[in-house]
Amino acid sequence: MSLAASRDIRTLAHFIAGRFVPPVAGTYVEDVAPATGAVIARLPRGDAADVGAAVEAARGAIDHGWRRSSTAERAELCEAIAARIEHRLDELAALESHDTGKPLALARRVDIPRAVANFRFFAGAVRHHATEMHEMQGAINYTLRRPLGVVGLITPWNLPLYLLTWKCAPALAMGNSVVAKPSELTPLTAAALAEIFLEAGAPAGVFNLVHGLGAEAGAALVEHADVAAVSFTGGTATGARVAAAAAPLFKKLSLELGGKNPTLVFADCDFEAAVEGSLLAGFLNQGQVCLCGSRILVERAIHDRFVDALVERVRAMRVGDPADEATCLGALVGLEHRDKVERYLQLARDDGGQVHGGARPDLPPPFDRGAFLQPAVVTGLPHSCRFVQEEIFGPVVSVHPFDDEEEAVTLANDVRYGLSASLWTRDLERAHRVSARLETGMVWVNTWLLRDLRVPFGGAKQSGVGREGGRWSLEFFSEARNVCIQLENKKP
Ligand code: TXE
Repeated sequence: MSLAASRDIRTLAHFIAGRFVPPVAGTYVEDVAPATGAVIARLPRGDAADVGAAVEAARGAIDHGWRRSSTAERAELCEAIAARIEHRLDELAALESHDTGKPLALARRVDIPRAVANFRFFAGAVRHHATEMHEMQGAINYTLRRPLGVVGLITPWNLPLYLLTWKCAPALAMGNSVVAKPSELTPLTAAALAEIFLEAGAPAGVFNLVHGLGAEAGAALVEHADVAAVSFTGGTATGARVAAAAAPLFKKLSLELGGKNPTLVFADCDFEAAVEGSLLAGFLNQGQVCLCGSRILVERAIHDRFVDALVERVRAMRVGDPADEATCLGALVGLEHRDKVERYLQLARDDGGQVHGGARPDLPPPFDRGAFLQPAVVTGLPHSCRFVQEEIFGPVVSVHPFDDEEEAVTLANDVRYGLSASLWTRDLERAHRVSARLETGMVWVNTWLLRDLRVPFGGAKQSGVGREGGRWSLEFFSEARNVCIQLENKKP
């Protein structure tokens, strides 16, 4: 559809220095609803000029008082933002579902409430935050935590508002100002968040939003000399580009990247709970969560029974209209992404795998033009093949038998990623033993995605660098300064 011909689509703007402004170059890109293929908005195709203006506004905010703001003021701003997100929960959930294709019920139950929780949590965390003191003979050291200045936040399309607020709340709570670059595929809730900052009376320039493509606006943000730190969540290949651009500038960098997470199911598990848990871990948000368990390793004694139960449940999952309460799986983020997932299913067939499911569903208009795909379970694949080794980020899992704990751990660690794992067993000693040997940043035992916002979140190996969450976020978004005071008049 030509942009000129479409009158009823929304035109988004950047949010810079407390005002909504058009892009300097005057160019836009289309935002498409994945469930219907309809263009629902156009967003500024931001470039270095827009990023430059946003960084200048963010710097200005610091110089004009944000630097001197008290912890209480910043915590109150976070609480005010949380309250306004909560007040607009239904509207924001609808925007998120429309923009991503995810079930509305999921956005209402998870995405938006977690965005509220992020701001509330970091308001509390910064109020209670304490720094360290190291005592010496005749001297003390204490640690000051100072804001970094302007920080860049780059976020993906799978959990748009949730991940943006996960970074934005601690960055602001620690006294930084923010330039955010949301995914060009899902800009709507970020735009709404800018409105919320305006309504909440946040100081101009404290929160800035630049829309645009990753290689343009995103790259310009990473390369800007006045951006002190970048927190990035996205694909591993993009993370490598961000790291390469940031390294010569010595920016602080937090990278939350991809995963190919194992679910380990031992024969001594609670069978029903393990099947349900593996189902949730495999297919939540159409399998588009970095923490999804896409490799299911099952002890041989229960493997066949497990596959039968999983396939039966996967076949019963309803795919379709994201607004329908009965829908389990909505659309993938776009047609190109669905093509990618389908190519992986073909690769799996070529490598000798049996694919259960994975067809395009037959849906009535307007969903016949949407990026829908039936969920799939693949069996019979060697662990070394691409389907099993690479992050696919769709509603597809592979299941593999193992004979003993040693083999389970070897297979679990046999990928270049190391984000998370979940293991299902009733043997407590085994749970501790295996958890200690898994090369991942996070391990869940007899559960998945149970989140405490105080704990370290992040990955090992090619799943990322650094940790966010609780004090890890507060530390990332601040610079530690040691002050050493001699108490007695001794020569150093
Ligand atoms: O993400 P990108 P894409 C994985 C998943 C997916 C693949 C690619 O496997 O299929 O990555 O997805 C911005 N400098 N994940 O291409 O490109 C971009 O605009 C600075 C896993 O959509 O990584 C967006 O805002 N920024 C994942 C953000 O980076 C750049 C979530 C993420 O986009 C940039 C999403 C550049 N050169 C995808 N290029 C997870 N782990 O949660 C792009 N961007």
